[in-house]
Amino acid sequence: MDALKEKFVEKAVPMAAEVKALIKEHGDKKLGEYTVAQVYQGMKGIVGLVTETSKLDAEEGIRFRGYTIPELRKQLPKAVGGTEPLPEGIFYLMLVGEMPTQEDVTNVSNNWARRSIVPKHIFDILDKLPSSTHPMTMFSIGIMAMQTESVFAAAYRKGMSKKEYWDYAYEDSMNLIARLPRVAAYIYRKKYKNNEHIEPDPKLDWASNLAHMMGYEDFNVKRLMRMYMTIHADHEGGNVSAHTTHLVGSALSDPYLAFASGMNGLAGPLHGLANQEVIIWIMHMREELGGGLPTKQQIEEFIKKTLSEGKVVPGYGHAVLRKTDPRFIAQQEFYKNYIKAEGKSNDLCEIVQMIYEVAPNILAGTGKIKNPWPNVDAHSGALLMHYGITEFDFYTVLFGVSRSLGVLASLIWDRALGHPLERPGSMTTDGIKKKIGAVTA
Ligand code: NMX
Ligand code: MLT
Repeated sequence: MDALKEKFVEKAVPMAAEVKALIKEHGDKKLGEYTVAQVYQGMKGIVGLVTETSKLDAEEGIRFRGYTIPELRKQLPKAVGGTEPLPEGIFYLMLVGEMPTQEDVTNVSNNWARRSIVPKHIFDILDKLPSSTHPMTMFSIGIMAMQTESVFAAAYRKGMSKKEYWDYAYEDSMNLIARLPRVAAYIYRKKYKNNEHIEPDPKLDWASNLAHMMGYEDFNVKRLMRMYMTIHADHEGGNVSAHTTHLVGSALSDPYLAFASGMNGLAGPLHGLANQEVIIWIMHMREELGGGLPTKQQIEEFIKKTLSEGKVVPGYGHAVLRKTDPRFIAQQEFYKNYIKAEGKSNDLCEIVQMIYEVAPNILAGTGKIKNPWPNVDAHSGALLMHYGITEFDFYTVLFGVSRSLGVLASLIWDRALGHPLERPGSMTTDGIKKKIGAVTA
């Protein structure tokens, strides 16, 4: 048993017993009530999931096992000479609930490197897809193609006990996380770099290996990739990608099937695809204005025009958050500390900042947008563009590689805690009207 798995067992066995006892003793206590509007409007605010890895606060933002993003950026172990956390550390923290040491992180890195070989048939399948295929579709297909490797599915077929579910879920999740950077980089090089591929370097950490296989050796890109992979890793359980992974996994679909489903949700423009949409939206604005840096007034006009056309302003708003996303702030700081402080500037990052100065007022002024503040996607593309990763259709794949850390850590916990099939009830509109005694015209 590897060291991380041993540590997980140490935590999971007592926790599973505690949850069982909690349900037995307090199972009939109420957590809240819900309204007709909540049922119609995406179940916002209804607590219906248990997620151990992170918790979102509407005002403060995300905490991973109790740690805020600024705390994590300070406290998580870093690469030699590095200033941003290694994502291996956030995975360790989310999985076992303890801040990892440098040695723990090195062990996870080595563990993933050992598991990272991607079978050839995945590349063959990706090669067969039309070149016009969106990178997120390719990513999802690549994950599905890897399902041939599922030890969970193989063990289930042979007949495994419920007590073993978590163990096979752990093995699949670790293999999958280890292989995703190679699949993502393959898609990138196939689509944008003449199908010329770069072999992984097993000496590199997970995030910098991804940058390396994509073709970026610059220290700054590796630093950005480490931060990117850390801050996108999880956002409690109700977001579309996490919830979908959990839901599909609850049918005992193996981690490959469950995670691919989550990625199909991430590929929606109201969720992870918003990072590409932000860049497209800014490019349209610049095109209309004839290039260069727009003025704040021009940006205001463009936002108003977008709203008047019945479209959303990408990168703004959130289903839970009611303040500026701390992941946006982390990226602003990255720009300030590592790009501007070196005397460099980037037009796109400047525009992102100008939008931030004018958009919230306009969005709040509509009276209906509950959160006028920027989310994580408002900034990420501009930083990638700065370092020459200009292929914005690919950005959501990077989000997806990172998101594997949170949703798969959660999936292992789901199996360890014996979470059952998820199957909420539903009602018809007639049924709702009868239940509340509503009289309609
Ligand atoms: N621009 C224009 N309209 C908006 C925006 C926005 N940025 N955000 C919300 N609205 C509208 C929304 O479409 C809805 O309109 P209607 O009543 O006509 O259907 C109304 O305001 C109320 O929506 P909210 O309750 O504030 O937001 P909701 O929880 O439904 O949706 C988002 C949350 C994130 C889907 C929404 O804010 C949005 O579409 N934002 C832009 C897309 C985006 O940036 N998504 C990324 C989210 C983060 N992520 O990575 O997943
Ligand atoms: C996320 O990171 O998943 C997004 O901010 C969306 C959400 O939390 O609903």
